[in-house]
Amino acid sequence: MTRRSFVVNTALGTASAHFLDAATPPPSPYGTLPSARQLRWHELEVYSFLHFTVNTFTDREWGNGDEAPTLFNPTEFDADAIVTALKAGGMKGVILTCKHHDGFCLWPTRTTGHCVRNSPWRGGKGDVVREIANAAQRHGLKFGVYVSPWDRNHAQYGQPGYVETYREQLRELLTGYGPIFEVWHDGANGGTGYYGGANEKRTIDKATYYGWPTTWELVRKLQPDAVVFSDAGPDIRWVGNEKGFANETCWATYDPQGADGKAASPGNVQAKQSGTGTRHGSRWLPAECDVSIRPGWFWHAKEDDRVKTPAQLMDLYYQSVGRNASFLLNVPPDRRGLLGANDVASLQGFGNRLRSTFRKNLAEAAKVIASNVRGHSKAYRAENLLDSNRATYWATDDAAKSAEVILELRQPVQFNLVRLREEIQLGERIDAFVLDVWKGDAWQEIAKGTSIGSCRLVRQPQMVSTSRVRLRITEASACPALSEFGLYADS
Ligand code: FUL
Ligand code: CA
Repeated sequence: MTRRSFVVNTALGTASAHFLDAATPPPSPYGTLPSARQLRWHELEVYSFLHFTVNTFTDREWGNGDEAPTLFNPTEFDADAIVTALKAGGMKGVILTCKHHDGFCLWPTRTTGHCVRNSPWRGGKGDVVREIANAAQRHGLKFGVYVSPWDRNHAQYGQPGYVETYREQLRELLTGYGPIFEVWHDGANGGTGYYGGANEKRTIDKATYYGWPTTWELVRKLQPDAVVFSDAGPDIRWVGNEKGFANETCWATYDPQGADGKAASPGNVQAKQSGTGTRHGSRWLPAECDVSIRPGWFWHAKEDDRVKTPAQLMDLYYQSVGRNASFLLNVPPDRRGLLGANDVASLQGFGNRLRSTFRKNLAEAAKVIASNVRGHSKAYRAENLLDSNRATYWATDDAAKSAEVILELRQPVQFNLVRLREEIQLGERIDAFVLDVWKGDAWQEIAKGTSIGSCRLVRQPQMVSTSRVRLRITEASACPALSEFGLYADS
């Protein structure tokens, strides 16, 4: 039986309502849209970095490339303990520095002897990448790889031969360790190093040397679901600082420019634009905010008491995830091959706070009244804002680019946090919004903002007690399509 005959043959009331739903097409997508792999990445929001290599044992941030592989010898390495601590911190994935600038490979690569095979750890039979990847899988975290393009150990760095080696290293990592969610290419490129004993300075042309398009094709072929990160994408962009925050206005779309005025490439981007992105930009290139839980990326004993507190991490979460970006938090293992006690405690505190804050949308049972509902259709009704489901959304008629929605709470609630999410499969549509609360006998504006995108968190300095909250979309490039409107208390 076709839908039409079903409509005709059924009792008129329900059937025509049904028909009306089916007859109201969804809003046309606006502008550049996220790919399927980017959409999956948007849902992660918080994940971690592990910076671990010979530097952990030499107390350095950047190894020169002449470190003996025998230096790498963690005494109690325990991937389960590390991943468990990350999970307690709310992390949804983990990206390991499989190779940092010093060139030491944490897996027994066939491309060089400068790797774990020649270390005393696990009698030269160990594989840090395998142990972290397997532990991540066991505990339900996604696994990603950081593979530094700059290699201060490799004799051929600067020549075409090394680029082949780099691709081969990627091939090993992308074929031998299960699904990879993110491939991370840092932007530090070229300079002094050991280079197989040459001990000299080597500069490369960042735009052409690595042949990035060929490398990215390889990643696509071997791990089609992985997002590729660099200063300039192609999937995820660096936010332009290493402090863990995006700008207040942060668009997922971005047309990066090279710092030298030429085309952008890893290591060559006008970073001060990266925190905001480009409104109506031609590429969907959302921001990732990387930061370390300590001052350095690698573990240093002297920084054991300089670990960020749960409150500091929460602040960074609001300034990254709350601004339409992701939060990539580095937690470096120590010489034992474990996370330090202070780091573990901070992770736990941060995770607890995240979980308790977002456990329940305080507006869950509210009555929602919208100024306009697309085609008067149930499919786009305002109740979709409160169902904790990103796939359902409130949308208005095409002409209703400014619109408002009011949450009428059954009883007054206390909140200090609002979460908004756009239905980003339809693009970034909203340009500006205002939030009001009902105070006494009038509306009072409490906040206003610009970009929403995948997630916008609006904090209040104090708890607000009210029985009505209003969201006004004051400016939009296409009729709004909003998935979520939530009230929370972070205390
Ligand atoms: C940068 C590197 O130079 C740092 O050592 C660190 O790995 C950071 C995450 O990326 O490009
Ligand atoms: Ca929804």
